[in-house]
Amino acid sequence: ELLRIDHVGIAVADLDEAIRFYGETLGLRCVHQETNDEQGVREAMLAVGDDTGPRIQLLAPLRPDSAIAKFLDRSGPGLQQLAYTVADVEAAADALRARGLRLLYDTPRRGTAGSRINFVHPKDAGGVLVELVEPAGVHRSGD
Ligand code: MC0
Repeated sequence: ELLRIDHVGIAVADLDEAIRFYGETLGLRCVHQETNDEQGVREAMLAVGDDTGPRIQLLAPLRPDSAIAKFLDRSGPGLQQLAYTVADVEAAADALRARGLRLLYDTPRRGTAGSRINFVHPKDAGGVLVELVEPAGVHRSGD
């Protein structure tokens, strides 16, 4: 069901400063930037090496009541989520629900670059916030 690691999300206080840090010290290239108002984030996707593997996602808060702002308040900057690519986010969510895990949303929401996303509650996944990502443009029956 999980096809590969899509990205690893890191909470940061200042997006531009973090993009600079990752570029100058680790040589990661920023290949996409977006504001996601519903999620309360400004985010950047960074390519690693030849960009054939998982990306690093930098997540900065848009608002003090957002998930990333709460995370920064509690834990400070650092790893916030692990995202897996799936072919069908509803099917993947249903399968995990059937195994007793709590999904955060009843129906998928919009993620990076038009993807459809849902999350497993970190308390049901060994302390890891697991994101399911169905990339934009994959075929779905019924659309
Ligand atoms: C909270 N906890 C975490 C955690 N966030 N554990 C691991 N990783 C995290 N990221 C822990 C807390 O420490 C606490 O543990 C327990 O979970 C419950 O905390 P809570 O206070 O009830 O819950 P909140 O208010 O902190 O919310 C946590 C929750 C929230 C995961 C529900 O962050 C959420 O809705 N996240 C999904 C949306 C999201 O993260 N959006 C930003 C990325 P204790 O032991 O103290 O009880 S947007 C994105 O990712 C999009 C753009 C994309 O990729 O396409």
